[in-house]
Amino acid sequence: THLVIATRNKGKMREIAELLAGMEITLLSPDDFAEFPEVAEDGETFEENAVKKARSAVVATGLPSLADDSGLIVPLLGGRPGVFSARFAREGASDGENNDKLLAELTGFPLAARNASFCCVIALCFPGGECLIFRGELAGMILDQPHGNGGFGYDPLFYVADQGKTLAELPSEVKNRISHRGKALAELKKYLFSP
Ligand code: ITT
Repeated sequence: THLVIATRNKGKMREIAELLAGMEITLLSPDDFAEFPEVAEDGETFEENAVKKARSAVVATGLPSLADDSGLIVPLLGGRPGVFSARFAREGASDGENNDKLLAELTGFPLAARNASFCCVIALCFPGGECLIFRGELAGMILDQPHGNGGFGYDPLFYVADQGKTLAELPSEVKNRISHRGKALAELKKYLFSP
């Protein structure tokens, strides 16, 4: 069986592939298709955007498709960047630009006030039209400078107290075990494999 992973984000793709390893499924990426639709991520929620991306991949490929919509929620910033996490600094921003923007907005706030959470919503949609939705979250704090080279996105600024490290300082097995994405995909596996 084949499953399309409808993401252009290399960091997400790598983690999803690691998290689904060992299942009897061949994972396909947008690069495996001559044409793959760009989706306007104009939903107000992670759920809306995840379903949009997965459904559009089903329509384009005729295959079951999985999409991940995720982001960082910072209470001090009224919940931003949220669904705008990938384009916080600007449309098409690099991870470095988004991290700089986050640091700039949090300048002057003490660490104790800089709590944040990552959220990941996974939509799994089928050619019949049905979709399953799974969600995972991870709590942490936003540091005032980056630490570590692993992971992607906001990982170098996202400190996990239990680990005493940022997500970018953790081996990918550890990040995958505790992360918002790891939790959402664990829910998906539990659902698919529970009798
Ligand atoms: P696709 O829509 O093609 O999947 P995208 O990067 O545009 O790729 P999103 O709209 O879901 O995906 O944006 C998610 C952003 O949130 C992502 O670009 C990162 O900046 C951030 N993010 C999500 N998960 C993360 C993680 O595990 N570690 C660090 N940053 C993360």
